[in-house]
Amino acid sequence: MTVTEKNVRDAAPSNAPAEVVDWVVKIADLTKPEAVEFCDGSQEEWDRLTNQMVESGMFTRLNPEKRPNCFLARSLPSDVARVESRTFICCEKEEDAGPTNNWADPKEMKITLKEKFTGCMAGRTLYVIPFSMGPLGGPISQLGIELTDSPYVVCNMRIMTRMGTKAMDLINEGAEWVPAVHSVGVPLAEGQKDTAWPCNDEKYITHFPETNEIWSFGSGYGGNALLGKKCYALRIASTMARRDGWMAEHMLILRLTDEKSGKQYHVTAAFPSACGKTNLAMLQPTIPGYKVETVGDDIAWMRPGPDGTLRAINPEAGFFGVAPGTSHETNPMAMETMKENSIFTNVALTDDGDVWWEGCDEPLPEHLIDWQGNDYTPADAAEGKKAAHPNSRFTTPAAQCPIICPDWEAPEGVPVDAILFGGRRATNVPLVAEQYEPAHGVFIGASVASEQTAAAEGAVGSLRHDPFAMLPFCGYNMADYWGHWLDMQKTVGDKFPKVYQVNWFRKDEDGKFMWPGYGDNSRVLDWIVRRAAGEVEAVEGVTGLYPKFEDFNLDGLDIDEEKWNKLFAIDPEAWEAEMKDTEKYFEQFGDHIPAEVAEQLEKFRARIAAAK
Ligand code: SAT
Ligand code: MN
Repeated sequence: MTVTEKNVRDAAPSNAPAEVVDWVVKIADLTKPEAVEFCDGSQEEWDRLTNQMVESGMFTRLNPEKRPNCFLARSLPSDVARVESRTFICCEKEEDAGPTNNWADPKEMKITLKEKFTGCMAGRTLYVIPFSMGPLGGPISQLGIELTDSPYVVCNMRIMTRMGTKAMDLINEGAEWVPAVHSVGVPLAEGQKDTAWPCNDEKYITHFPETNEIWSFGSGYGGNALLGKKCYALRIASTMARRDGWMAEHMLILRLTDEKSGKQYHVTAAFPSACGKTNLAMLQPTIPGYKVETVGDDIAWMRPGPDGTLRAINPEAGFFGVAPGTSHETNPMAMETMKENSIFTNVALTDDGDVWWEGCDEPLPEHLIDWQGNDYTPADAAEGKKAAHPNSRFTTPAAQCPIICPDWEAPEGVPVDAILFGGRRATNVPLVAEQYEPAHGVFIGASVASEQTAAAEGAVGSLRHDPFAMLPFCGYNMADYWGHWLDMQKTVGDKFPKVYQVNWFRKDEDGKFMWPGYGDNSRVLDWIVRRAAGEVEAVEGVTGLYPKFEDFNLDGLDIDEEKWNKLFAIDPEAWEAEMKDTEKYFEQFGDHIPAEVAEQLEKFRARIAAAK
């Protein structure tokens, strides 16, 4: 049985406007689902869908005593991360997508998609998910509707966005919305049994920034399928932001309160995927006198506020965090957040129905079911096999975070005081450096390079340029995006936050991390906010302005001046090579490179020459 136009119209709630219903009719006609359901975001809906997925084998219910209302999903090994090679920006001119994006002609891609989506939902239910990115009705928030044939996506979207009736109400009141169509790409023949993780070998994650559309085919995982996240909140939003004078950034947002003075600072930080943004967002300071509260862990939308400050909101409502390495030691607040009402994907299952991953609190048990559904024992670990996939994730409601900032849903956002850029760098990059001037801040962002993680396909560990941690997420020409940053700095003026380059991952000659990281990163934040308050001086260095040893709080750490100097050591030869490489990287953008960024490269080189 295939859904008819009448079925769609009958299923539509009274607050669905005609244009939405007409669009659903059109997509149903194309994709031929067996049923259609408009999602309201209710608990009843969640219970029904999760039960249904437990029955179909897509979900395993975790032990309700240990993890109430929590579920485990296992994907196929071919569908475990974002597929950057299959992610496309479809705009009229190839140049507007730029050399770092996969470009496709919008008309041609539409023809391909039409073919792929024809009948692709046969035997499945088409779910209509209205959602808001950001607090409902807020001045920085935006709406969308995702159509999907995956109940897993519905449940994840319920955690990750404000989803359901209230979002549809706003659309009904006339708010603009972004249409996003998703299919796992596995039609079912009459009577054919579904698999636990349907997905197609051929994947298309496509964006049409000129018409604000998203079409995603073939994957059910993470950013490929939860279209509010990277597809909307970064790729499409970055193009909207450029048009309308705001910013969509791959950044966490935290509030740091100086408990003595009561003064609050807000810091945003951009790191490539799986480089510890969630850990930094939920940091437990190891130095006294500070409190951290979390606003967001992955994406920041920023706009100049009425008071002239740059204001940031977290457009998401949940965390989609990397599980391995997360423990009460590394991130107790994330562990507390995911105690209930959470979805785990590709972690291991314990015999008592709880979750396990490498680097969690519990030692490796005698027996597990690994992320592929196979028995797993210490003998497998000895062979180097992982029980949880390195990109396994938890999806968990932000509101459950014990240190969620009381203003995390403030519609007007929080005022940003400092912006951090970082990556995984074993060599060269010092612990922290402050920009010399605003254009230098943009240069710092533009020249970020980081060791590749498991968050996308590719060789883990290899160094890649990841400007602004936006390489896979910028919806237009990356060099034009740097130009937009320069414009925003000028528009906001003195109130635009200073940029800092940070690196927690520098290693010594023996390959050991030189900086303890995690809660001790509060020491870096302490220096940054004291700089912002004009309390401490800095020393001029090659990559930026560095803290003075005596100003920096190292109490209780085994870091003497010699070790400190190593954390900030600059090898001019290595930096010369790095700048040669950066120059080559910049060359691919041709005359899109803003003159001010090119000028910063020359200034950098002069500082290297002077340091020789
Ligand atoms: O799969 S996601 O894109 O949501 C995660 C990430 O890469 O940061
Ligand atoms: Mn991310």
